[in-house]
Amino acid sequence: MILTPEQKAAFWRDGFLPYPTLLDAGELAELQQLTEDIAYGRVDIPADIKGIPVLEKEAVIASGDVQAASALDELRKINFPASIHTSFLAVAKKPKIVDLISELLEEPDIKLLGDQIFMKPPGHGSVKEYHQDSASWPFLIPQNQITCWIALDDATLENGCIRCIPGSHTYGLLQLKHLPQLLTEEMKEQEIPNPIPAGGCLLFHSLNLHFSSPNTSDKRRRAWALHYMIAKTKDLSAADEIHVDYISVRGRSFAGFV
Ligand SMILES: O=C(O)CCC(=O)C(=O)O
Repeated sequence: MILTPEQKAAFWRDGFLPYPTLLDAGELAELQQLTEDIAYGRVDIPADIKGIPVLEKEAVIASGDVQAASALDELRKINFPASIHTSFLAVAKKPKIVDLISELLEEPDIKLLGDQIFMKPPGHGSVKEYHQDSASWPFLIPQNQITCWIALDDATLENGCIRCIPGSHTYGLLQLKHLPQLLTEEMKEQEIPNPIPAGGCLLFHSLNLHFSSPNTSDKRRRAWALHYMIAKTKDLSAADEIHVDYISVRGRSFAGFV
């Protein structure tokens, strides 16, 4: 077991758990370099996967309101890294990460349902408003996924670390239109900021309400969010609910499940 009983209990009490040492220095450097190689067009990537663009620019860049210093600083997101490059896929299957997920979910058979890098460039990296990740996958049963959010740069209070509302994973799936009523000033006072050093991660439940502020600092804040689930998850998606193919990262697959 790599998690202590206290860490496991904290995850299920709060809905999130910082885990500051995950990648080794070589893995971190390789993934940082790859984000640059992708941004500068040095690696072949598809323009889209199932109609979802792999590269997304920050809105202020796309609109022409802001000129970025480099191609790297134009990007808001790189979607589906594990599906576009073998080095990302290898890390998505890293035993230490899968152990963390498997221990928290108490299941041996684990799949990756999707992933993306939030690039948060310095100066104009945009806000990610409060949300639950499960709202993106209302078709998955049970709604019991875990995101492993890996900091590829130091994530700080200034450059947009993830802020979580403790215990909000117990609220069930909420509709976006109801969030303003819920997120009163009193509720936001409970918010816990989670600074994470580069190479560490924040684990959070897919029903946890979380947020990241704009990056108004001069420090880049890239982070790779990997979303995992148990292999015995049902997918009830309809034709208009697009997702990439699920990737087995450990153990068995089951007929009738993802
Ligand atoms: O990295 C960010 O700024 C947002 C990440 C996030 O909200 C998520 O992975 O669900």
